Amino acid sequence: MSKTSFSRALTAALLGLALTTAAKADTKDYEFQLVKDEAKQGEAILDVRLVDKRTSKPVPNAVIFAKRIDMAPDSMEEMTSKIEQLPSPEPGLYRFKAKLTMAGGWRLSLGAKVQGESGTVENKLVFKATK
Ligand SMILES: [Cu+2]
Repeated sequence: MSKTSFSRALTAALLGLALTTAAKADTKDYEFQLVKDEAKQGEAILDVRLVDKRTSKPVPNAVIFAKRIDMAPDSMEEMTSKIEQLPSPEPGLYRFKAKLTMAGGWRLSLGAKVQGESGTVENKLVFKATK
């Protein structure tokens, strides 16, 4: 590759990156919100609302492709636990079952695709497990 074609390729790559970032911006209009920021230690049900911040309306039928739960808020990022998605109890509300093995601060990380949007919604939500 000549120097010119290399710099052209680099420019194209950077431009592509900028476009990807710009395309992601519209998914910033969506946000996951925990219904409760506390849960009992043990087997817990976590309800999360997905809202369109422009209208405050719930967003149904999002596809959650990534979910992770860990104790990052208590400096235990490596302490993860089991989490599974359950059927939605109502449109725009997403329900999970998680094993909260320890009392303290937990972080729920979610990645989702919203119908009709090209980017992904990624949020990290913090809550507390109580004894
Ligand atoms: Cu822990």
